Amino acid sequence: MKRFLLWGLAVLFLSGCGYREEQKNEKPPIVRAETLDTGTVLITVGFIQTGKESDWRDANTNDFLQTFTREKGYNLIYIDGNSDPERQVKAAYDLIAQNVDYIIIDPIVEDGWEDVFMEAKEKGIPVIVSDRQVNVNASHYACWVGSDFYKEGQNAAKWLEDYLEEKGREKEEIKIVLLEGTDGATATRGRTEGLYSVIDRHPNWKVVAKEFGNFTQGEGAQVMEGILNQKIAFDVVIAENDNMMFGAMNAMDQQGIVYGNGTDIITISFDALHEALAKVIKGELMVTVECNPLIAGLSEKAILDLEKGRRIEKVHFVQETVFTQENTVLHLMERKY
Ligand code: GZL
Repeated sequence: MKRFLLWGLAVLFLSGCGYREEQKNEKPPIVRAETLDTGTVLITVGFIQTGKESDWRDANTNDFLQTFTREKGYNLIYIDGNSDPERQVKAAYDLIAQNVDYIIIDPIVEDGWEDVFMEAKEKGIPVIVSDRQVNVNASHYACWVGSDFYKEGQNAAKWLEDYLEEKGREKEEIKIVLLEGTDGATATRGRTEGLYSVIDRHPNWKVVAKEFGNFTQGEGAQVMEGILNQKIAFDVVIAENDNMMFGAMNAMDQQGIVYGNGTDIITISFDALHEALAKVIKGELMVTVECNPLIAGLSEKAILDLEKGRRIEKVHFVQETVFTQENTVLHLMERKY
């Protein structure tokens, strides 16, 4: 209803009724509900992404750009958060001021969202939270779509449990290096809590080093180099995404440390990028726990249901797999990221 009213105003506004040259210099007009040649009114969706961090992030962004197209009836306003939480919040206020129909946010960190979510709710703009989560009362947003990060962390540690048992090493002292993602990010919190829910079951397991690598390959390499330079002995490297693992591998390569199947260093990471699956097949990486970035469709379905006035679930989990040498070859060719 709001959009059709806007459209009417848009037609009136742009047909010369009330449009004057000097208005060009005033505050830009609110975003008009654009229309296709067919007269179809587009749904204006503002999407605020975290920023470039990883290959996972690129695949996630591309999925949104390929889902919310004009041909499918959307006017997508894409905003790169540039890895800056404050920039993301400001972008949300800007989208509210533009009176978009929907806002989708992938929050870099969970805190700092309460006020702007309240503002969107007051203005009647549904907010969908995608991928990571926010510390906001769930009544202030339409729904959250994404991965069960806690389960991902548990699955990674359960694989380690099974592997060690299979090798007869369940009683052995196991020293773990953990490269965490971004401090305050849901993916980091969930995976770490999930990992520790299993690690804490084993008094003979010890986390000998734990550093934030912000999900980037460069920082993964940097923090791993620092750990290696401290001459800390370890048996397992767990990285909370594939790109940090690639960085850690580069750091170990520099010091002639061998890792993966048939060596003393067990390697475990998350995301299941195509490049990671190739490393699993080669044996360098022993496990990558899938974190599916192709979730734009979940947000689109929520919007289409809301457009029809349907009630939607608050939480929408995406399906995911644990990739090991046993099951990876089957999936490698079909992967979209
Ligand atoms: C997880 C996502 C994480 C990925 C990283 O859903 O938030 O951020 O695991 C990405 O690769 O950068």
